[in-house]
Amino acid sequence: MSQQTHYRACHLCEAICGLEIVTDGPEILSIKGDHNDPFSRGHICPKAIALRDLHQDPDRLREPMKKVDGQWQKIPWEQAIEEVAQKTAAMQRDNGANSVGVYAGNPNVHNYGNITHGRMLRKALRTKNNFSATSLDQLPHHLAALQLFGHQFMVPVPDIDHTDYMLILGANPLASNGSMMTVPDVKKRLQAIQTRGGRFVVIDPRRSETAELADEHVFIKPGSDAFLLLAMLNVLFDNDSINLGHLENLVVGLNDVKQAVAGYTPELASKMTGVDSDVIRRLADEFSQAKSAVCYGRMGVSTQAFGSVCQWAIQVINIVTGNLDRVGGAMVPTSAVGNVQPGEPAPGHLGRYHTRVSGLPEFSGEFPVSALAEEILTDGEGQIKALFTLAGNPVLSAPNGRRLDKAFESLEFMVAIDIYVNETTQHADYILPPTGPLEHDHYDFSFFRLAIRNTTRFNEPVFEPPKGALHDWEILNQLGQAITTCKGEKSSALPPPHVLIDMGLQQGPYSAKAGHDQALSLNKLKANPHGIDLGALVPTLTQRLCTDDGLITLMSEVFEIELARLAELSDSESKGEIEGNCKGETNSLDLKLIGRRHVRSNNSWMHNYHRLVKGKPRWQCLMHPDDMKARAINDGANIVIKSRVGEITTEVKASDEMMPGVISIPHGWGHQRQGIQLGIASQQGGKSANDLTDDQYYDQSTGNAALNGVPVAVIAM
Ligand SMILES: Nc1nc2c(c(=O)[nH]1)N[C@H]1C(S)=C(S)[C@@H](COP(=O)(O)OP(=O)(O)OC[C@H]3O[C@@H](n4cnc5c(=O)[nH]c(N)nc54)[C@H](O)[C@@H]3O)O[C@H]1N2
Ligand SMILES: Nc1nc2c(c(=O)[nH]1)N[C@H]1C(S)=C(S)[C@@H](COP(=O)(O)OP(=O)(O)OC[C@H]3O[C@@H](n4cnc5c(=O)[nH]c(N)nc54)[C@H](O)[C@@H]3O)O[C@H]1N2
Ligand code: SF4
Ligand SMILES: [Mo]
Repeated sequence: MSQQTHYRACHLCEAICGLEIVTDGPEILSIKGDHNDPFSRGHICPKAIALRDLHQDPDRLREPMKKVDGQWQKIPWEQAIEEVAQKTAAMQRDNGANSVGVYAGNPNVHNYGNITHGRMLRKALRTKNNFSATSLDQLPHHLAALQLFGHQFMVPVPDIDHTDYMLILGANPLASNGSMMTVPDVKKRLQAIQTRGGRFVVIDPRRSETAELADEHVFIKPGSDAFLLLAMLNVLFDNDSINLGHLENLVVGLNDVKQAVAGYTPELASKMTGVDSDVIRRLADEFSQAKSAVCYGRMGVSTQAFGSVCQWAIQVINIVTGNLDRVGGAMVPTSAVGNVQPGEPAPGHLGRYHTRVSGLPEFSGEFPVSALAEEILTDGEGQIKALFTLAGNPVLSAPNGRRLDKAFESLEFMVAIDIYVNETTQHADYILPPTGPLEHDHYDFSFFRLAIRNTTRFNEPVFEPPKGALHDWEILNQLGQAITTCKGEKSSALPPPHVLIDMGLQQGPYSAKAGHDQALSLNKLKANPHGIDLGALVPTLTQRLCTDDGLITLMSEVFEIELARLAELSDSESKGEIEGNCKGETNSLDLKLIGRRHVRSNNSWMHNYHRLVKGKPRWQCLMHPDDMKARAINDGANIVIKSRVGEITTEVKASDEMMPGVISIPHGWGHQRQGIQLGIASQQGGKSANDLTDDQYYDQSTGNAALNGVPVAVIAM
């Protein structure tokens, strides 16, 4: 055997860092950052090294598994596909198409074959009961993009490398490495803003790692950001700081916004948010006076009760200060494949039909995950009786996980396409494990559309897949065809994903066909495994708006309704607290729960690697010392945390990072559930934050889960 060096993207998070992986036969000798990757410049984080553990993990499934009398048995692929197809077709024949549901989890967007081939399963099933992690995460971004720019994926990203002022709400890129903003090496890029004389400000109920680095950190009461953002707009109008720049002739409805925000004074916002009214005025002034500025908000503001208002207001702030589609502001990347422009498929739609039980709207053919448990547990026509999960672990990642646990247990039939037996997949009758990430080729279809520089890269597999193993896309191809055949219909397989990417490249904006001197093709990308830099973001929006009339209409009905609801709330709330639509008794729940991420953890599924979990525990509940004192709780003690839907016992850690009245628990822990035997993961003490989050607490316009700002009580043990 001889050593080989492979260049390869890390697929674990949205930063898509370039890696240099040295192998000797089947062994990985080293994983380092690829200094020749023009985008990530050698940056990596500890998770990249754990790719080796993932690759070698004996607990990772490599063959299809069938549950027989409560025991897992390995079965051949042909049998697995055939039996799953037969049972699925029979279920739909007897109970209707909607009796089968699908949940697609986060790793799907990190694995391009799942994006290109997911439609094989969707087409075969033709069910309305599609769910995905999008509604635990980013639906408000897509709604704002759809309403303002006419396409759900036309999401402007901060031009972080050129901005003079960045206002960050509810994001912690130093831990998450950036999201809806693909930005490897984010710490240096944020520091560079400061080095060139700019500023960045973080608004967060916790003094996060990013807040620590910022020029200014402002505490805010969880769930109240809509008031702050609307008050900033109010100040901008009041001060005549409106400047649409080159979008002047394209923006409609400025007066509607002016009227809508008229009541949202800094004083009202101050009462609701806990942020001083002078600070709000100053932030608005600084933003409008900066040479260039960009407002950016992420999980903390999208997964809250008024997440859609927040994401809309963030875009509107960028627009009315002339910072949309401008260097140093927010821009829409020009991607080599699937560039979002008029004619690009899947522009999106909202509310064409609704869920059976709670009447939540579909968005682009998917229902919110918050409705999944009740759609399984409520009898009647259209009830979900069988489920496919595709790279997801909703028992730990979706609100009211205990209820989902019960719901999954009650299913008549469940199939998981996943590489582990975990809290969710343990309920399956079949687990179909794809190849490991280093055993297939890679293209970051989703993230080049969100990257802070235009860039592209294709990577070959590092290892040949084991004989007989199937990639995710091959499983999807085969399942889709087999189910369709069982229904007596015909379907043809899709070509491999790399073929589709090659076609995309040769139709795209950097193709020979488009007259671009890069003349991109798959072969060209293969010859440049470090990636190809396609330049800084450039203003293109005036030629690319996807709205029917080619204009940006600032106000639309869905936001009018949300603003009216918010106004009602501010009138009725005497305490200046946001309870949103959290139904039921929450009076005694006097604290707010928010989430947290750590660079060594990745959602619910990377806790089986010693390298990432060793050292001091990182899953404790953080609480302000004053809140602990008031409850006679000692640092390091066990506490009971209660919400409307559940309770957990966990360890508390005193931290003045927290705003008083707020506690923080990272999600994705809680691996000690019955039935799970996953190596070292099951020995980890952390409990699931989503045993506390509430499936009835969501952003009303989209049904996106409100995972932050959940009312809870903490009791000493
Ligand atoms: N309280 C709270 N809850 C949250 C969040 C929060 O901030 N707070 N964040 C939310 C967000 S943003 C998200 S995106 C969700 C994520 O939650 P999920 O969508 O449930 O995703 P993961 O927890 O990442 O689970 C990934 C699953 O995919 C499997 N997997 C990994 N790689 C592959 C692969 O290549 N192929 C296949 N077939 N399977 C694979 C893993 O084994 C694991 O079972 O969690 C959400 N939940
Ligand atoms: N290491 C690591 N990286 C990841 C992931 C991971 O699990 N681990 N997950 C990936 C995924 S799926 C995603 S979606 C991204 C998420 O990327 P980010 O959104 O950057 O990640 P979070 O750490 O959830 O940051 C949310 C911040 O919002 C704050 N916050 C909570 N509630 C509120 C509120 O009401 N208002 C305001 N203003 N702030 C609030 C929290 O304190 C936290 O600092 O990260 C991705 N990257
Ligand atoms: S930041 Fe870490 S996990 Fe994310 S892509 Fe880079 S190396 Fe991978
Ligand atoms: Mo996410």
